[in-house]
Amino acid sequence: MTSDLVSKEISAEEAAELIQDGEVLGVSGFTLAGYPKAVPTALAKRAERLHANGKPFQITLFSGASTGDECDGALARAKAIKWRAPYQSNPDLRSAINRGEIFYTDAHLGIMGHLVRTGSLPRPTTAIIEASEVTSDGKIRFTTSCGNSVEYLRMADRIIVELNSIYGDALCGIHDCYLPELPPYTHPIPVVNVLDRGGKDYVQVDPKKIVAIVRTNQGDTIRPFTEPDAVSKNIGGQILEFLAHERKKGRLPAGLPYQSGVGNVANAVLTAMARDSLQEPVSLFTEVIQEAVFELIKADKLVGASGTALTCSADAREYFKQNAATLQKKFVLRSQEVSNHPEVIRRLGVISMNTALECDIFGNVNSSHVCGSSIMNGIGGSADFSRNCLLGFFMAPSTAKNGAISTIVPFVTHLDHSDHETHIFVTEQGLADLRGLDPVSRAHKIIENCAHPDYRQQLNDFLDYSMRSSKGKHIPFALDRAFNMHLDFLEKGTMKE
Ligand code: 0RQ
Repeated sequence: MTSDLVSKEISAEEAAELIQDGEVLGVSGFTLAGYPKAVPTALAKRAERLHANGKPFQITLFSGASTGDECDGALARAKAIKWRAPYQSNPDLRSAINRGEIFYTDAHLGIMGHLVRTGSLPRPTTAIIEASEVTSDGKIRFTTSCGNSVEYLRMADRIIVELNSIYGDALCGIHDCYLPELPPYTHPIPVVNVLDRGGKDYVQVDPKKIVAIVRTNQGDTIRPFTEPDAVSKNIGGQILEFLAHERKKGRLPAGLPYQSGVGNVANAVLTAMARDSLQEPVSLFTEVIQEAVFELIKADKLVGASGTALTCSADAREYFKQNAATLQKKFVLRSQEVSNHPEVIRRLGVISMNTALECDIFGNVNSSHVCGSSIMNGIGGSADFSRNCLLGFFMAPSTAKNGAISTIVPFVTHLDHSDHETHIFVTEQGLADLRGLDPVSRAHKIIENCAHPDYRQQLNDFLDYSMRSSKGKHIPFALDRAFNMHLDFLEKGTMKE
């Protein structure tokens, strides 16, 4: 490191002292990948000290998506967050939001950076970005995520770099820091194949904006990959069978890229692909490249993977480092404005697979709110993909909480994806292809194919009652009973009659 950069090296505690009450922080990180760790933890301690002395200290925290406990968790517990956007998955932060103590804007991930760039959301005053390299002329290379870091680096007055050495130079070259111009100066995004690039693998900033460099060697806190459970395997198997069927019928060309969401079921689908001897090599055009991608690589079934984040447990990180020369050619990490951009998703004909909290019998999906009022994580990028994909799956186990909740309900308590844009629902009970069906046929098919047998009668009763009682017959919908199952759950702890 050159002497001008060495002079900016300070401790995390000293960097935290640079941040003032009321600031807007734009941090790196997307689904627990590539988020700053040391400075937010030190900032949380500083907030606690100030609060103990009766002084106010709260910041606005914008990120790519969820960050780890060292950032979201520590700052939430320290009551240091006033406003958070656009996605989170930390239990302490979630609880504070659901207690009404933190403002939370649950935004489409593909549009968040754009909202900041256009001034619809406030501009970050300080960017805190995890990097694997920083040069004296202001070139910054990221670690395991791109997220909204390019936007925040461009917009912020000051930059704090967490220089993380844990990957060494293993991530070198995998980023593509291209950002489309803003209207009216936009051009087509130069991505017509999964691994295409439009920019450099670093971001150029004014070196004068870099006010601190904090050295760390801390990995992303990501749980190790676990073998998918029976329900997830079942759902994954059904999706592969359906895709093979569509291909055989000539309705689905081979070689289209996949987007797969977060969580167990998404991992199970990729694992099933890796283990299916008939599966052709696949490409991914997704937002989070989850650890199951390494199963595909080991089975020699990955053409290439594009995302905005790479989530690796400690074991996967070591695997990546040992095989870096090969893997660098198989991965591109881009800004989430591009990984989730409608134009590119539509052009590539992405097959999208996301997990739902609940689906209703008419084809609407809730990905984000329990019983309409409590946030789980957020809509994330699910709608960026489900609205623009060629073929879209929403998957979920048919029940949650040991059978006390049916994930197939009369009507969703929060609407993330409407019946106009959903294609296929899959639970371990079966698959419902909804394309082209009218609302009543959809309802019959979803109840028959996807609902758990314990809840089919209740759902059919609702449909029958709705057909008799509702004024309009296009979508027979009994307003007076639409949420009875949810009310029962809130009152009695189960949706079962
Ligand atoms: O809670 O662990 O306390 O029992 O929800 O559910 O089954 O562990 O599933 O980890 O895949 O998460 C939709 C939340 C699923 C996630 C969601 C309870 C269930 C459990 C988690 P417990 P599982 P997963 C790309 C795409 C939105 C964003 C998205 C998500 C907990 O996939 O956040 O798709 N999706 N992004 O018991 C009450 C129900 C429930 C329920 C499940 N109907 N009512 N609780 N649970 N169904 C990535 C990004 O955009 C970043």
